[in-house]
Formats: sequence, structure tokens, C-alpha cells
Amino acid sequence: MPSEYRLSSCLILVVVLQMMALPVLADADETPHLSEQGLYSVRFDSALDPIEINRIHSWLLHIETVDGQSLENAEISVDGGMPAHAHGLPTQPRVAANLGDGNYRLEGVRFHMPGSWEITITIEANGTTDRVVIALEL
Ligand SMILES: [Cu+2]
Repeated sequence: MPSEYRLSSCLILVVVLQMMALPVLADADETPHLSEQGLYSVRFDSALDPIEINRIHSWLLHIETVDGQSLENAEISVDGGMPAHAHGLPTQPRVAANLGDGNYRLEGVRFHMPGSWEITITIEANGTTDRVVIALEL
């Protein structure tokens, strides 16, 4: 095998391995959402991008304090719905894993119709409760 060919296969392998690692790391470039009391900044990265109607999927949440410290060991609950239709979510998404470094895996997310949705993420940590409302157009 010519050495140039071996080098390019090696580069392809490196690129493929980087792509496989991306879903875990991809939260960093998402838009931050500030919590109502201004305590936290929350970013989310949907495993389905773009989000599709009626497909259950997970989100990766990344939570930081406003001064940029990752929020570890928060109690997180999630609710949501479509205010214009006065209905909630068709599922009960919940945080299934605390991945450390302010990252939490939210499972069971599903939207059953297109339109304006709101997802409310309630964060309890260090004796305080704050929440973030994320508006989504699907
Ligand atoms: Cu609706």
C-alpha cells in the first residue's frame, strides 16, 4: 500500500472519530437562555436537529451560573406545552443522567404538532429555584 494512501485513510479515521464524539460536545455553540431570576444560563442541544414532529428524542442541557461556572448537581424538572392551544406536552420529559460539568441528559422529549411551543426548565440548586422558559417554533 503506498504510504500516501495509508496517510489519507488515517486522516479519514480521525475525522470519523471526531464526528462520533460530536453529539456529546455539541452543546457549546447553542444560544444561551437566561433564567427568570437571572441566576442561570441554559443551553440545549436536541439530538434531533431539526426537531421532527412526533419523534421522541433527547436533549442535552448545559447549565451555568451567570458568572460562567458549570452548575453541578441541580434538581431539574421540565414541563411545557402550547400556550395558544392550552395543552401541555404529550410526554413527561425527565433528566435521566447527570453527565457532570453542568451537562444533563433530558429524555422523552416529543412534540405532537407544529406551532409555538414553550419548554419550562425548573432548576433547583443551592437552596434556590429558578426557571428558564424556552420558546420553540416547530
Ligand atoms: Cu397544540
